[in-house]
Amino acid sequence: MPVDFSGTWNLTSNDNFEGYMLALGIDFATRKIAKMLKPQKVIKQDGDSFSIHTTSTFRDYLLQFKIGEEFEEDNKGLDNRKCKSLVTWDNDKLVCVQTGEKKNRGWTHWIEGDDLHLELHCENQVCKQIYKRA
Ligand code: VLZ
Repeated sequence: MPVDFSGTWNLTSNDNFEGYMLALGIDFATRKIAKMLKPQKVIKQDGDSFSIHTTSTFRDYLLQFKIGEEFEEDNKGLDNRKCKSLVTWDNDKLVCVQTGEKKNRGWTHWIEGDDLHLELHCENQVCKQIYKRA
């Protein structure tokens, strides 16, 4: 039985989001707004099918995927660069590799205690976020 990420999660810590956004080439004005945000994630997990809806007062981002099936991701409202994304299980961690123009791009989700963890990486930058159940 894999872990169940389903639920509504609120951001409580956000380490080096600035570095991650810089690596993605997000402009100054957008970064200033984005780093103040406290996004919420609504995750639905149904077998191998996932949807991760990241919402905030500024922008929303919806990601839908199936484990092991590569898909085109448009990153609309983020850096708007298209990439090929693939999400797989690494034990109880959900690992996404985003292949495209940016090197070493991807993210990992896992649950530790009652908290949802997310590590976002791009080039040499790592952003570490922690979410708590709403
Ligand atoms: O998350 O890749 O949970 O997509 C931030 C919206 C969304 C705020 C970040 C606006 C999505 C920021 C990060 C403007 C630059 C991400 C995945 C893992 C699912």
